[in-house]
Amino acid sequence: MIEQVVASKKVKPIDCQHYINGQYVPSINGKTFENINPATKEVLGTVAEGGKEEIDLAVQAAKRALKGPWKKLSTDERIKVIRKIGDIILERKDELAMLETLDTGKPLSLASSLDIPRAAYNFHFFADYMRGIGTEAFETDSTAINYSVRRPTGVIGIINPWNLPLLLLTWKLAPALAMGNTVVIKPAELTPTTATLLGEICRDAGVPDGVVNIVHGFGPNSAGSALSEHPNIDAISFTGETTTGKIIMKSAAESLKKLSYELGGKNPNIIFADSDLDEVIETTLKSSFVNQGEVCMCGSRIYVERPVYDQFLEKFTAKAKELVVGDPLDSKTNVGALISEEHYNRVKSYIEIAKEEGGEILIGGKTPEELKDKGYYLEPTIIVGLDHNCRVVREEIFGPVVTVIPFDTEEEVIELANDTYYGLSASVWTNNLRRAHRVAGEIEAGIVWVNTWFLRDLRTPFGGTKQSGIGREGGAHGLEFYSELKNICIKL
Ligand code: NAD
Ligand code: 6OD
Repeated sequence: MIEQVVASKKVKPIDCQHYINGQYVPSINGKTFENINPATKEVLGTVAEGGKEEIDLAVQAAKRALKGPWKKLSTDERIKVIRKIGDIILERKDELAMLETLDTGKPLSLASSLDIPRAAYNFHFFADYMRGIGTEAFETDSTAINYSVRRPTGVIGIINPWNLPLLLLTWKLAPALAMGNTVVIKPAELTPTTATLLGEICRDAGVPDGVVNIVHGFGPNSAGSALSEHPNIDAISFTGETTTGKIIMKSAAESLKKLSYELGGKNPNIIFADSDLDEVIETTLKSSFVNQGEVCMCGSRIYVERPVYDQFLEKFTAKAKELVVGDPLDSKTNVGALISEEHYNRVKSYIEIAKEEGGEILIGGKTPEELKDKGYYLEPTIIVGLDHNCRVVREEIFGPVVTVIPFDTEEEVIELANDTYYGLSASVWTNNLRRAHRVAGEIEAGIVWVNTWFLRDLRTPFGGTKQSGIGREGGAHGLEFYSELKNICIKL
């Protein structure tokens, strides 16, 4: 099936090289690693393995480019180039969606409806939005006036995860370019392809050489750490695990880099008895299992008010059983393959831990028989009977695994929801407006959705509290991070 669909779309997997100073180049020492399709375990191609030297070349190119033709573009010209990147992504959307699917194992329907259109929109949105960001002026008195001007932060290092590769990369790249910075990108080693193509897309859109650089490689002792340590990187925009964020912070400390972090989550999905249960279940299926549960904002801790607990479980498990797990290229598929063998084993290990901790696996917990030899598939898994202290309830699993716990009072559920070192997002389901406002106000998270999930407006602040992140991106917040205000004081 997969070979036929790929062939019918005339899309070929590619070997991925670095993109430095406007050129595709291999690693200096010729080293490569394999890119594996997690849905078939087949090798898609090779990826250049970069390290200190490639990062250094990319940073040098980016530093030079800060002073080159990029700086001389008028705002209108820069906006035109950035919008054009979005246009080309849309022109190439079928190809990009297919390649994103081959790298990640996610359903092609999802890559086509979410990842790629949103990647294009990131450029269109920030190109337009940057015009609205102003500066300030103060008349001190009749003897002096102060005004501020906004300048690019400099060379930005972008380090990305594998779950929404092009969407998350462009979510950082678009505002960074909008404010006139240059960038060095280290894509996730498991999903190198769409990032590689972004190089030629930027070139075709008119981005001058050296403004966007892409270096492939691994994290520790490789391209990732070389980027976060590099003295000429002015800021790091990192999306990934909380533990990785801590390591990067240490290496970035040496040159006091500015940091923007979007990290892990273990997000509560709180369902009160007065909510519309059919609507809750339809959205909770998505917030639990979309993208195989590999979304940082998935609501993997579900709390249900006791009067509707049984009814919720019955309907939710029935609907979850209907989800089709399988070939990502089949339009009927809802849940594709997990990203890698290592991640599959990690997610599976939590199912064993759940059993040891006394949990009951209501549905799922295994790979469908017919997919066992194909790739890294796991059925949507619903676990009940676990105490709030259990590891499965507390640790981020990042797979199609949720726990469901009943609660009796509003105070109790707020306490449970906040009993975590994460604070990324939450959903609250209720038709009681006062309660919605009260609970949303008490939850310790950067984003709270009421009666919905993952409804995005790119003007809003996006980010996590506690150990789920540092800073906010989105709208003016992202543009602030990617720029520096300089105050000029004039004695009159
Ligand atoms: P990860 O932290 O393992 O890797 C992310 C990136 O960091 C990769 O490119 C990796 O090569 C690099 N890296 C790893 N070690 C490094 C080091 N020592 N120095 C520099 N770079 C290093 O994360 P992942 O497994 O790719 O992604 C899953 C995680 O990302 C989950 O925790 C998820 O919640 C989080 N995430 C958060 C958001 C958000 O918006 N908050 C979005 C997506 C994913
Ligand atoms: O929608 C976004 O802007 C965003 N950063 C989503 C992150 C999803 C995490 O997996």
